[in-house]
Amino acid sequence: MNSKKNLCFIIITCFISCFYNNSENNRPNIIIIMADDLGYGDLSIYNNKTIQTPNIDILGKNGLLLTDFHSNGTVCSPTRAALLTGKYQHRVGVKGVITAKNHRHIGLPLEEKTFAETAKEVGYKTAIFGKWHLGYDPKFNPIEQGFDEYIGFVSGNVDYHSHVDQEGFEDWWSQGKLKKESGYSTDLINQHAINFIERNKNESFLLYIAHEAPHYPIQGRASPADREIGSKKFIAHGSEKNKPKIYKEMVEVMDDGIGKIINTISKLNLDKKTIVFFFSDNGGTKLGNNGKLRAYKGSVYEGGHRVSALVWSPELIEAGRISNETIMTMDIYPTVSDLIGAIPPEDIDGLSFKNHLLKGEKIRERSLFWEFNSNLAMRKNQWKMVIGRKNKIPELYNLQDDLGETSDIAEERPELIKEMLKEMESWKKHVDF
Ligand SMILES: [Ca+2]
Repeated sequence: MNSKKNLCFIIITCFISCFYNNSENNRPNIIIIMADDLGYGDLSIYNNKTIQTPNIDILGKNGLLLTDFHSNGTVCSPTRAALLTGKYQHRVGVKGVITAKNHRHIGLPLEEKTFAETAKEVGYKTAIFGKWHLGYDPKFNPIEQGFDEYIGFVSGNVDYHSHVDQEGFEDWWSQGKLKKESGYSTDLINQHAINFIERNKNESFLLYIAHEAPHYPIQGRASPADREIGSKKFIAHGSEKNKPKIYKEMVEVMDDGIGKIINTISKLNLDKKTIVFFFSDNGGTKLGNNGKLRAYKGSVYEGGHRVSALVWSPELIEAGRISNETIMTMDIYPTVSDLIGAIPPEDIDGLSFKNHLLKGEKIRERSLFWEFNSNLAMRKNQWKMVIGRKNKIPELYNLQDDLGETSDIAEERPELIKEMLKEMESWKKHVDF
């Protein structure tokens, strides 16, 4: 190679290398925070007057607040399966709760490609701290599904202090092994998240923070441990008498920890290259607040699956926007992939809303579906159809002026019902339900 060619080669190599490094440095960090059983009206930014969540509120005020965000499931495991895979949960075999009692052999199939596996393909460091609920057996552990690091519990809920599950099993893991760690689970989850961010400040990372709060047992920092290993003699929902007071504390402690996580990001100057998603895994329980929505967790009425949600990124997302676009948990995977330059599997059901986040573009029209315990629901624009498993008679609500699903207008719109039923039948075939 002569000197002129050599110089040319060096310049081109340098250019490619600089460009590549630059694009790598500009890739955003992703933090996904999921609350457990948090109701649509449980945050002060969603008008709760009792519970104060100043830190989450700041994220919403300085980011994008979503008013029409829905969990895929109306209970824990199905939503988590949809979040991890970008597919309707039925398609990955998790249409119900993976309970501690009978389903120790069931889990999210390992052949399913998770968003963590996709992120790793483009060089991201990945971690999950908190609740997994996608399989008890260590063979289903998050470290087998693309997460570099995992500390937390694999069941649906643990004692916040003794970390014993609902069946009396010890349930606090570090990677694929049980580990004794003392502390209030919400605090531990937040601390591990902060520690991960500090250790990976020079990397691109994807961090999934799966909070237990405010799922039962209703326990605060100062509450006694109720559960012991090997014993089933405890009140599943906790022994505290004043549950509303403790519930408020549980949400506020989670909020406090999220504030510390955001402070850590800012302190490390990562705020301009980090995107934080916050949402709940299903609607609130009777102890929580679902605002005007009908019913609670477990229902296919709005109270079971319309949840509080927001996205914050000071550099990338304009502050103070409120979005009324209809978005589902399964949309997170393709959106995150889009944001980090990764490619999700072709056969997913979710839709990237990156351009809605960054540019305010509308999301293309589509119909969405829910199913739990053979109760069915479908959303098409402002229309919501609900079919109860007992009478199987379709109900129709216009959510635009009846968010509380109080007036069934199915009789007024027979053609629309017919069209929606047809779509639902083809969805049922698609998800093999
Ligand atoms: Ca839940």
